[in-house]
Amino acid sequence: MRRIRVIDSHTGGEPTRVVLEGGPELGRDDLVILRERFRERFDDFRKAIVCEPRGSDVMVGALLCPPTLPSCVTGVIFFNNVGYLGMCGHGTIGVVKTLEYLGRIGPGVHSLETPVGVVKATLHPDGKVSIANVPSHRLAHDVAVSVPGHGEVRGDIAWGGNWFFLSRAEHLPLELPHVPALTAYASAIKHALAAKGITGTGGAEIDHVELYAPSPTPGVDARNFVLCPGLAYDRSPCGTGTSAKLACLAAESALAEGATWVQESIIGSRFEARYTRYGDRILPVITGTASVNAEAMLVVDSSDPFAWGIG
Ligand code: PYC
Repeated sequence: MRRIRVIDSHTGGEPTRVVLEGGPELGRDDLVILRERFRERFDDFRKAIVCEPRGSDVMVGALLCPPTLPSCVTGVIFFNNVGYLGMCGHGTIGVVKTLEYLGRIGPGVHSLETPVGVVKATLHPDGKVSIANVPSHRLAHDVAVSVPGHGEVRGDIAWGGNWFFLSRAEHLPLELPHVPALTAYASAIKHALAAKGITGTGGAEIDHVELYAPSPTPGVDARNFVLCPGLAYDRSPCGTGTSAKLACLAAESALAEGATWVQESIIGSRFEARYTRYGDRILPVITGTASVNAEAMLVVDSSDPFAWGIG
């Protein structure tokens, strides 16, 4: 019998499950090495924590690890129903609010070490969290891909801590009743990109597809639908996806440095975002909040055939 202590939160509807105790013992090392160790030796933990029957396709896990940099409050490795993430914006907000809930941090600036770099988070006195994400950039503009059943689809490729293909939602309204059709469309785009060898830098898989459209809500700049690697859609406006969006806006001079961009998810939750220039990249800052909604002890009982998750 194994027990894993977790705290759940949601950021604009998107859940984060922070592992506090009983997770895999990865030792102390660079976060990239620890993530590989997690993947190679302890993948059953990932499934036990986020996959059914305890979790769901939409759950993102966050394993807290000792940071290598003394300036960081923690290291963190994010994972989901199919694997491991570079960075996770909504998850970082969830981790910060969880650490606040535990009394480990208060308002102020806190650095977190992730496999793709250090992320600085500001916990504001009003409970909001701003994350200064990793440098982001647009890699390619107006890329055409032929998508079986949908014809030619065009979009931009950008990095915001994960790789994104961002495309205007031409025919499908970004509204909840259309989620099944949006999921099918975005996943067809994702497969077509892979089939055509269209990748991020160094052949990295483009594992997130972001469809965007103007928002019907006054004061909101855009609405999005983000398909995550495990084919669940992001209930939040997606922190790394909003960073990738800012990189595209900055590349087109469509948003001034320091100006606020309000990004809405398909369920209507919002992030505020802005950027500063950093050479040929941008430094995005994403602001949102999260609410803790469960403290739990997961029980992994070896007599349960699905104790280590389904999938
Ligand atoms: O907020 O960056 C994000 C994110 C990535 C996948 C799910 N959420």
